[in-house]
Amino acid sequence: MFKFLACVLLLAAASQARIVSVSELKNALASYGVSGDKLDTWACVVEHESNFDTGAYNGNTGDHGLFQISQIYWCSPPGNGCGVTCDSMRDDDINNDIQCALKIFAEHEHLSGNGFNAWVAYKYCH
Ligand SMILES: [Ca+2]
Repeated sequence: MFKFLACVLLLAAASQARIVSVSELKNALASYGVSGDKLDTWACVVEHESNFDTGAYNGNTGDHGLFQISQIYWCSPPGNGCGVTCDSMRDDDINNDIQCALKIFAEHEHLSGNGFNAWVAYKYCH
């Protein structure tokens, strides 16, 4: 019984949204190899996309979480570009969100020369 309860509590905790601090976001991005000169821009994009709320959701556009990952292309259902669920883009673990955001960034860097063009909020950040 206790083990079952502990599991339920753990699952509940794992699915809770939270507000990420600027320093946590920057440190996490840096740990994935993002260069220092891009960290302020990322923080600006995230501020304007989700206000640092991991649970942010836009029902009109189908955008999820910290980076407002689009369900049209990137998270499932129905998109599958990042191979992640949209639910996992709204939980409190920001690692898979960052991995997906960097994949989107790389694709748009290739397409347009600037990966940040993938985010509408980037217009406030340069
Ligand atoms: Ca996540």
